[in-house]
Amino acid sequence: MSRGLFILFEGCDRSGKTTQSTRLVQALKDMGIKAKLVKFPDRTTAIGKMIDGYLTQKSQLSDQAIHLLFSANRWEAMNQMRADLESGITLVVDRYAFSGVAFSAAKRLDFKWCKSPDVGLIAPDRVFFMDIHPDDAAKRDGYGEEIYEKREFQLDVRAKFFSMMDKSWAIIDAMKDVDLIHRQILLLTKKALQAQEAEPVPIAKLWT
Ligand code: 2DT
Repeated sequence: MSRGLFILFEGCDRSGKTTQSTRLVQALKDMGIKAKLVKFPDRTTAIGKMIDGYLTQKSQLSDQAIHLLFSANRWEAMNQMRADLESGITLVVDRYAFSGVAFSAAKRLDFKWCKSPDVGLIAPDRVFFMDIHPDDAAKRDGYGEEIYEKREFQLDVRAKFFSMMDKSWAIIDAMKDVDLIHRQILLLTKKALQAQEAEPVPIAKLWT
């Protein structure tokens, strides 16, 4: 049995990552493919609760401390994610280390320092970058409720994402119709699954 794939959704706030990742998992399950949705930050763990307090502005933390908590929140999920991938489950992940680096680097923390705690995490096989201009994102419902939802900051975050892209990334125009985006992503995911079937690639590590 071949391993599952690690499919990642990244992007700025209100770009539709959660909608599209949820729909992708459902579509894969409907096709008989084992799939699971994973969301970072995972606000349910002890570390996740500290992150939630920070994001909803109930508590304050230094930029460095919150950065390390976001990374720890990924590390605490690694054993389960590896076990899932090895048992053939495809993981559809909503945000990951690229968000970690993009947001902290946009706060002017050193780019290399930002990457270092996430070195060695499981690397995604395919990344979908939900691209939206912050001015368009700001028009969507619920925008502006959390600490990072400010225009200039989001512009900077977006630029940081672009600086980390490689050939495993696909840029998705998040302003397009939701169903159209879903079909585009499903097609790309099917292609990735077929490629893995034809020529299996082992689980890789991030930034090594
Ligand atoms: P959601 O709105 O998607 O729950 O994200 N963030 C996220 C970071 O600053 N560092 C990270 O490592 C991750 C995963 C992005 C909540 C906010 O947290 C930011 C938006």
